[in-house]
Amino acid sequence: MILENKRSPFERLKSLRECIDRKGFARIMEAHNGLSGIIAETVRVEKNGQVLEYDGLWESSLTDSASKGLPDASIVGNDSRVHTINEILTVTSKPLIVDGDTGGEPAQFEYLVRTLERLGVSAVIIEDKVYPKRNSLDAAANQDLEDPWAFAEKIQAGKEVATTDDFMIISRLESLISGAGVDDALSRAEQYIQAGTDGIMIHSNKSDPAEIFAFTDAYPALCQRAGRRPWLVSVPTTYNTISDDELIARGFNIIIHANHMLRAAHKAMSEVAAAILVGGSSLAADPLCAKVKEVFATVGFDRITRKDRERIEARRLLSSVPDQVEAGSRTRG
Ligand code: SPV
Ligand code: MG
Repeated sequence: MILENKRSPFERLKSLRECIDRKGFARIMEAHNGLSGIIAETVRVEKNGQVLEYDGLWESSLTDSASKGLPDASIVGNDSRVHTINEILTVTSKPLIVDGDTGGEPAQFEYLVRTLERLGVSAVIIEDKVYPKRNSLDAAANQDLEDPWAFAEKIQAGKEVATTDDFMIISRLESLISGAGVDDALSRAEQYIQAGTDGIMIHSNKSDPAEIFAFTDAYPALCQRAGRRPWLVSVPTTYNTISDDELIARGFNIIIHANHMLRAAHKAMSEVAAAILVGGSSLAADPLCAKVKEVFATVGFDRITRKDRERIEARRLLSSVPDQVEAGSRTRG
């Protein structure tokens, strides 16, 4: 399943654009390591006679940090993030969108763009906050905005060093997170579009989507003025009473479910660890756990044992050939 897929990094990179050109949108699921990447990529469900699956993966700063036991506060550096990205890319084949945090200063961002593009990542999203940033879902945290001119320069720097038009640089607006409001977000969006951004992510940590919808309502006119319409990106963690279908109808092209694999693992691990303590053995936890065989199948262990058997059988057949030839010549003689 994993090694059988022969999509090259360059084909993979292009596949996000191809998906959005074809369908108009992409539904993306978070991954924070190889295993969560495989599960997010391969999950299939049938609904109303249609088979549903995700179109790609999101490498999140929140969940990459949390899976290392660290807070999402510019603590995990790019080398470590690239290590996780490589882990996911090795065992998956769908488009990967990387959360680039603030992108650092322009020179750091330029090298990040080159690295991600070479690996076959389809897009990087950077946010217009000041380094070191704090996760956006904590409304009480310091959420200082970057100067929009400085951020626009960073976008431009990234676009200049990208070697293909298919690698996307997406600007994430944090105006609603910092309390600066919809007008500030719209004015920044216009500036970032002029700087060459390939997409706009409008982020919010409110459960009420009113501000998000005020932004999407104003987006078409803004794009008309700018002469082009970059993709619109939503991360609806807090306003998830709104369905993906409705977000698409309101103009979103990319919908990212940004942390759900990690949160699911957190809950399941806590429940299992407690169940074994209470039960006095792991028997009570069995129904809460995947079977070891299921884990083997997911990560390709079954393929290794099958290949081992095939090689042993091939060697056995080969080693028996001279005996048969010899035995034949003895009979004839
Ligand atoms: C992440 O997943 O790391 C994000 C999205 O940046 S959020 O946590 O909502 O800020
Ligand atoms: Mg993040």
